[in-house]
Amino acid sequence: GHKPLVLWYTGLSGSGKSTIANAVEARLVELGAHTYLLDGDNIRHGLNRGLSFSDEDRVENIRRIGEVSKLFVDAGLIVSTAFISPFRADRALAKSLLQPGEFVEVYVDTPLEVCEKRDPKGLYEKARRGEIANFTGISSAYEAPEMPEIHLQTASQSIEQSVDQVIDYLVTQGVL
Ligand code: GGZ
Repeated sequence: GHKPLVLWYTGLSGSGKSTIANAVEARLVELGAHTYLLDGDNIRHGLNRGLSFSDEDRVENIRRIGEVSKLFVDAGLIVSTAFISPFRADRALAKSLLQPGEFVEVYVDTPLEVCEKRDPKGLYEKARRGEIANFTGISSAYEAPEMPEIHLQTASQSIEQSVDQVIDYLVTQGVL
């Protein structure tokens, strides 16, 4: 058995949130945990279709994701959310819906320079050219976590090391 909770990944576009969240999920499933991953594919294209990247719409995006996460935690799952979630106040709101220990903030700390160099979808280049407005890190703010439960520095550690770090945290906390 395991304790239900949310692994709340936060970081810039291209920081590695989805990659790491997916790899952790696979490991959790192997360990017999019941999991669900919320990401842009199932949320921004579904429940939150129509929300933009304005400050107000990001606030609403994250508010709904927090509420949905709470429902899945009530259902007993280990939930992973992989969204930039750039604003501290919105992450705090999501945390406030849960019991102590149920909100695990995972800071995918990849410097802007590194994300911009990776630029897997060419979005940073477009943002620099002014073709995408309100792009996080370029023309919209990212407020880094001050006390994340888990701090991953992906520029200096492998994906495998990041996955191990998350799993080790859960074992240490008695979650798994
Ligand atoms: C940031 C944007 C933007 C703007 C489109 N700013 O690398 P991706 O493509 O796959 O991840 C980014 C994703 C961010 O959506 P989130 O729901 O995680 O953002 S937030 O939590 O701030 O609501 C990027 C793409 O959408 N994208 N326009 N202007 N990222």
